[in-house]
Amino acid sequence: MEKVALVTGVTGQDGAYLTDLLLKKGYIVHGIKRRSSLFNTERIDHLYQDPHEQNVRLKLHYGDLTDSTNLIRIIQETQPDEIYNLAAMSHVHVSFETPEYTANADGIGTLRILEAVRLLGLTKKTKVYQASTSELYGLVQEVPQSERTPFYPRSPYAVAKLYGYWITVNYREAYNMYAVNGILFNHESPLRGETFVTRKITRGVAKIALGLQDRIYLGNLDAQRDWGHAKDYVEAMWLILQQEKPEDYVIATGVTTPVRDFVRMAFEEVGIELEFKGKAENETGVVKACKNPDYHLEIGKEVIAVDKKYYRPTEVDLLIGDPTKAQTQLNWKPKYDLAGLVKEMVANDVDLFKKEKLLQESGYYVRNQFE
Ligand code: NDP
Ligand code: GDR
Repeated sequence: MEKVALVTGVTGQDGAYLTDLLLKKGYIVHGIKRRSSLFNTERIDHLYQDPHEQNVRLKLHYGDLTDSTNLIRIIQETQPDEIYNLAAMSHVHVSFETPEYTANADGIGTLRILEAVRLLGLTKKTKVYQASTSELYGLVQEVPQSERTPFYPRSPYAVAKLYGYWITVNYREAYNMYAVNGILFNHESPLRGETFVTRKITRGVAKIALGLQDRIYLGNLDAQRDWGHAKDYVEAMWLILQQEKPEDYVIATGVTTPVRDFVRMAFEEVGIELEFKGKAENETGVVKACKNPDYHLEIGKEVIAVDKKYYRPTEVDLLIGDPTKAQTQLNWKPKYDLAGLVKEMVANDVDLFKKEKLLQESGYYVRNQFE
């Protein structure tokens, strides 16, 4: 029998990689997408099949995590074996500006999924994966962070996800459901949203190298993150749902890197060496050497500046995960390291902006994007 999966957040970074993986494994995949005034399926367009064709294996449904009746109807119609709840207002900084909506979508949204499965009598059939996060650890209690490390969330996003984490555990214990948390540390890719720090940096590096932008304004350069590749992490999501016993797992690389070093590595990919000067709000990154003959950057040019508006009211300073349980029980091992990830992201953005430059030079209007 073919397995059926329902993926919320199918249009997001992880939704795209997971859908690709599940289709390759022979699943029928149902995805929930939001209605928007512009097309929002760019990340999964290559997987899309015309619904008028025979044997369509990816089907999209309009829906929203804030709408219970809609979720109940979709789950009833699709009768999934596995639900991957990836949908969320996922930007930590934005959650300070939209705290109530974030609680509704990220916290109560998780409850809506679990409760729909229960009300529809699917607790024996449907397994639920909840996209939990290293942001739960927040204010550092211990390093590295494992499944046993206490939580101390530091943003409306993390507090909403804390509810999502515990309601998943509670439904597992109360109703004997296969409901589990993947506590995933930061994972990135060329499909990463443009306002997360890694993609903001790789896009900025590409534009600066090509002469399309002067500098990148960033916030806290001292924050340290355990960065992996989304492709490796969706593999772990699937493995977590294939185990005999429902359990929660930390997924991480076990290596942490400051934002400043990510910046350095990304510039090195285009042959530009940086030097950082000053401290905190006055810190700048200037060109020390430009080794790529294709790019003409002046030595001493300021390409990184700090803008306080990107600081968060409460910051998470240091995340470093302990993936021992995933390595031993799931046999999960990431294929990418940080250098490989940075290389792929920068190459993708250089390619993207070379096309944009060509359009600009040919007199076509290029939309300005706010970051
Ligand atoms: P993205 O921001 O790229 O994708 C989020 C997805 O959720 C998008 O498809 C978005 O739709 C959808 N969405 C947002 N709000 C709603 C809503 N109210 N109803 C229905 N759909 C909604 O996130 P990622 O792919 O990076 O992350 C996937 C999940 O994993 C998220 O829950 C995130 O919080 C969590 N996570 C991510 C980590 C990471 O490093 N990437 C680490 C740990 C956890 P649209 O395209 O229309 O905006
Ligand atoms: P994060 O990712 O908050 O860890 O959440 P993000 O890339 O937004 O920030 C990482 C760190 O970089 C610092 N920073 C900046 N961040 C952004 N976005 N923009 C900047 O200009 C900037 N300058 C410095 C931040 O302060 C922070 O310390 C991500 C999301 O995917 C969540 O959904 C997920 O749960 C966690 O990762 C794990």
